[in-house]
Amino acid sequence: MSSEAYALFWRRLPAVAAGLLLLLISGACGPVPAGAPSPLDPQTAATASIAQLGWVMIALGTAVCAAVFAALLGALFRPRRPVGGEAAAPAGAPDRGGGNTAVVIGGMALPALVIVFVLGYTIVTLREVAGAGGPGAALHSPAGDPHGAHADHGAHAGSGAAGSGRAGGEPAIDVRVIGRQWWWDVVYPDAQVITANEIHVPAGAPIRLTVTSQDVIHSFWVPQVAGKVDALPGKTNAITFRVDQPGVYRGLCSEFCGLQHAHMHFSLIVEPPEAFAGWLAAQQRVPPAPNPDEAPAESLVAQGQRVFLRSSCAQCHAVRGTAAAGTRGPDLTHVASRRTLGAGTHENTPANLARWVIDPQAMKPGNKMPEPNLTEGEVRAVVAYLETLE
Ligand code: HEC
Ligand SMILES: [Cu+2]
Repeated sequence: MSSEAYALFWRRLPAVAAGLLLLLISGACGPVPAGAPSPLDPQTAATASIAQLGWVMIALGTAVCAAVFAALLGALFRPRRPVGGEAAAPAGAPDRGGGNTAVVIGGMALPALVIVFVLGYTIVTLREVAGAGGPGAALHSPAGDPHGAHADHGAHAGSGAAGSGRAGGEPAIDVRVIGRQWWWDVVYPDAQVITANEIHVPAGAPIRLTVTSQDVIHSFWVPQVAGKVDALPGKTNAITFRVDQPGVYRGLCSEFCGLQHAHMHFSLIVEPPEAFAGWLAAQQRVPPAPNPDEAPAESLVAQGQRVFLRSSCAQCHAVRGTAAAGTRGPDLTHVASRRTLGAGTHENTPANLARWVIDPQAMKPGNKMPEPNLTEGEVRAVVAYLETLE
């Protein structure tokens, strides 16, 4: 590069850098897209504290960055001393002391201050989050069977008290969530309801959620609603929260747990209380047995149920009211009422359901459901049967 071009490059650099920075900031500062699982769109007391801490850290980081770059640019563009003249830099130059002061203040005192401040703020936030019923609000060991009908209410009455105060009273609904490779079991112990990959709760009511795992370590995370909750085998972690705004909040597994870790989504569906009560009542219903004597479509359903009960399906899946009581796969009692298949990987449509039954490994490679090996007619019948399980 000629010296002229070199000089031009340096002259233009600040303008170009400033332009790029502006572009970056304007891109990053757009509104959070609707439905995005963003911690910067808090919906509860706990996530509001976490988001605030996040913003403070971003602001501090930006300020420190700006100061460092200003100092750097100042040094780069400072008029230079004439080169080569010994007189320009005599031994023991008087400005050495000033340099040391800058290093001591800017390089040691200020960073220490910033770090200590952030540490203090983080500790305060952690306490707030625990008080709001966040992770660590109540820890206890499971009573054994994760499907156990009744949570040990006694164990959390004391430790959860602070949390339930913040979340708005004694928890109205108990939900247990069990992480599995690679989906989520969702149990309502009081209502005796089991579903998968979607958690319905009423808006405005305090919810107590207990999280555990059946196999490896997972992490339960609904960024808009709570901090991450470890899902550990043999241990139960609890959070209490209340969401006032009805909506569908996306959740995910945030601890690498194997091949399909990235396909382990779920939805937290916050509904008006009446809608939730309707959903719960529908989930409690035992599906009626198909009647083989009725219309031909019904007999296809009856045939599908026979195939389901006779083949491997029933060993891994449960359908209440039938002999199928497997627990290795999601409970299918009301599978047709769910929004997705395969833990949020596919929309629950008849076509996708058929594809899943024909070749689950193509739909979600590596998942724990083997290829069923059914004839075309059997698949049609099984899908017709599953579609009645609303
Ligand atoms: C060895 C156990 C096993 C067998 C046998 C099995 N499944 Fe599955 N099935 C699973 C597992 C595990 C999943 C969850 C996969 C995932 O999301 O990672 C699943 C998922 C499903 C789903 C999607 C449910 C949802 O809510 O996402 C359907 C539908 C299904 N299986 C139907 C069947 C049918 C029909 C049969 C018999 C032809 C069958 N399964 C046989 C283990 C099994
Ligand atoms: Cu996981």
